[in-house]
Amino acid sequence: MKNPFLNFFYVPPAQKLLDIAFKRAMKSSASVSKNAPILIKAKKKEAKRIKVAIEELIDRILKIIKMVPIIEELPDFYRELASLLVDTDQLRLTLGKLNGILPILSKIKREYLSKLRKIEHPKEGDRIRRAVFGRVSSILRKQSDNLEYLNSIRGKLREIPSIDYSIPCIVCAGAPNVGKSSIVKEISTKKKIEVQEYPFTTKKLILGHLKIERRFDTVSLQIMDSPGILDRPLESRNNIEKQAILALRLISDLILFIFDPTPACGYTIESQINLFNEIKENFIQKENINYIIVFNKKDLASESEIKYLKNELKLTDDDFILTNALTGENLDKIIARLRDMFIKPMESKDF
Ligand SMILES: Nc1nc2c(ncn2[C@@H]2O[C@H](COP(=O)(O)OP(=O)(O)O)[C@@H](O)[C@H]2O)c(=O)[nH]1
Ligand SMILES: [Mg+2]
Repeated sequence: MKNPFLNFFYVPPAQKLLDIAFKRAMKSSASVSKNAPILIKAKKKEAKRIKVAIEELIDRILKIIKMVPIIEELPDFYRELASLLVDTDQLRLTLGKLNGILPILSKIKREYLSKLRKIEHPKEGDRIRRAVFGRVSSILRKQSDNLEYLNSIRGKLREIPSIDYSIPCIVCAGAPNVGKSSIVKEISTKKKIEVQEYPFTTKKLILGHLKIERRFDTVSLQIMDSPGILDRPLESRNNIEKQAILALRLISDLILFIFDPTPACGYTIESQINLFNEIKENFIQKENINYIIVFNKKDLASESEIKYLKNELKLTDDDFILTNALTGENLDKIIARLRDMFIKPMESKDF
């Protein structure tokens, strides 16, 4: 499904909306016969301007409100992720406030059109229109913060990846700095992934694709890079870590868990194991999600560090893949394992 926030376009500031509406209004022309008395002409002309200005504003504000999806109606992944990224209560409130000015604008239109009908001098028409523009301006300007707020959150929401629910999704997880982004970058088509030597470089979910050869064609899998997670209770995790947890819970068909067996990442083996156990308990076992264990930084890891981690996790040599994300060494083994898990079952079905 496409990210539902992709239609959340730029929201113009209040002054810009007013300028557009008033310009349109002043350019509008009323259909009135040339021979009509000046008073009638003035009434028609100003009535048209008032209508055009207010209707334009109502129309534009309605469009702004409608381009923001109703969070409660979204599928779990998008709804929960949106709630982590922005304050959805404030969003609801903001949209409510914008919506609240629509009947007020309509009322002003009715009120002043009726006043306009009663004027006795052409000049009064001009005065009435100016009064309308004045009132409308002040109403719109009071919405400046709300319009700005919408604009300030749209970037974050539009960055949410579009998940294709019909193809498997691998989620890469682990402590910060273990090499998750490096691995996803190497094995996927997504080359814009950021790799840095300091933790918490990855602050959002980033989706890449992975092509795997089949007998006569290639099959596409999704692979998601996620922010690092610390070994601590869920309630003390920040919103960046929670995005990774959310991806594991709601969209992963397979978890690629990355360990750094060396002290290089800055997180102890014990804390990485605790994190793995938590994920194992909550997702791998409870949700029955498949997993692959990777020991990365092969170039830095000593024999004894690898052995220690292997023993602590009670693994045999076949239970994990030892990689070097910098040179790409053994990343093909990850792909081969994915092939066994996702493609082979499909192929045997074909026979
Ligand atoms: N020596 C070595 N460094 C690596 C390896 N994989 C990643 N790194 C480095 O470790 C740091 C963190 O990598 P990154 O992919 O951003 O980790 P993430 O935080 O888990 O996404 C970066 O400086 C990488 O260049 C590896 O296999 N060997
Ligand atoms: Mg990263």
